Amino acid sequence: MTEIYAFLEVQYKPNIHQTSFVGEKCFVYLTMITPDHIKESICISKLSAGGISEPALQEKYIRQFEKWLNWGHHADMEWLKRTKEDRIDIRNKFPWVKSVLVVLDNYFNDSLPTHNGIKITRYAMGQDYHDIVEKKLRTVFAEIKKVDNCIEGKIFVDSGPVMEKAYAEQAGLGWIGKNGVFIGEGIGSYCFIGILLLSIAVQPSDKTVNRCDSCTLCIERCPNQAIIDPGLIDAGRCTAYLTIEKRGIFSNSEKTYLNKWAYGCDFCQEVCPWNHKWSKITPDPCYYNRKEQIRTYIDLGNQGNMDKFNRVFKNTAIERLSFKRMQRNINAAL
Ligand code: B12
Repeated sequence: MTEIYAFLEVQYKPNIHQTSFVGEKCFVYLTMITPDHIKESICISKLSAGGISEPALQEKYIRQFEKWLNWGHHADMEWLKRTKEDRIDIRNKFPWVKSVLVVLDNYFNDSLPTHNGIKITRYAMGQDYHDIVEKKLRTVFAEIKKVDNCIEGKIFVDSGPVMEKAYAEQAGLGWIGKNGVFIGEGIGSYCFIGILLLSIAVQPSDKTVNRCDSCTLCIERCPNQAIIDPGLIDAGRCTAYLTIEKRGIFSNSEKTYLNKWAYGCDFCQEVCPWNHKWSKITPDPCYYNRKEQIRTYIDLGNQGNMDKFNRVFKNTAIERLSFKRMQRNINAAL
């Protein structure tokens, strides 16, 4: 096989799709997904950007993740600890993976001022992002399969043991900011990350540089001092954790960490100079088409009932929160 590669003068080993012998002749069928294929599939699916990473994560990501868990900064998110081994090596669970396609999708939209000052993160203003990005990734996969129908794949959008930000960085799409959020080159951080594991080797994309440099605005301005080290968030002090992930009632000190946010928090992204420079309203209205309904609901404060919650938040990310926790958040934020 080495001779064939040398003969083809390819820089990256193509995948042997099939070999067959006819008499003394050996026919080798190659499958090669090029950066152009990837670019085209990203364009067709209307995603903002895409790149390729190797399945192995660099040591620095693994060390940082372990440090974070060992220090207990994951708060009550025990599921992160339980799935640690799978997260640090995706091939534990999916041994067939040869490359990781990472996509970004811009969801930036105008913020939502409510009359009572209660705030909701920009990312929850439309349909559930898991569904939107997953659908677009299915289109990407269908395009790739046109090259070779035998390619296997698996899609994740915040739905499995995958270190999405680390892969996005390895795929050359931008960098992990000091605020712990991934900043897409030319896009900013108001973007979701989606993953498509592929059973075929594809040449990894070139890396980009970390442009946070000496800026520490996010660290200084977080009202809860939740960013304890560049890129390391103490979830127990993070408004996003408290309002989205935390179950049960808030302690008195937790209540003081809400700062009028009833679902998620965008504070450390709002202050980021790269967002001021790059953020543009998303071309996909699905990301903000529930804005008015949500605004009206929040304006009503705690007068909602469960039926109303179900109606307003059906098929949004907030639906996962449940009526009870939403009321807990609104009451505490007020
Ligand atoms: C757990 C989780 C949370 C937790 C913990 C947050 C965190 N920063 O880890 C909580 C509930 C707090 C949370 C909040 C939010 N989340 Co969240 N969350 C996740 C989840 C499920 C896992 C992340 C994880 O593994 N964290 C563990 C930490 C240790 O890993 P890490 O952050 O990747 O840490 C890396 C860096 O530190 C890096 N590193 C190593 N060395 C160094 C050195 C330096 C100097 C730096 C800067 C970094 C660095 O290596 C580490 C390992 O990869 C991902 C989805 C996924 N499967 O990846 C979504 C995800 C990260 N969340 C997302 C979003 C949108 C948010 C919020 C913005 C929502 C909101 N508006 O309220 C906030 C942001 C809060 C913040 N400042 O981080 C998006 C982020 C998109 C993006 N552009 O980055 C993701 C990727 C989901 C998705 N598919 O789009 N989240």
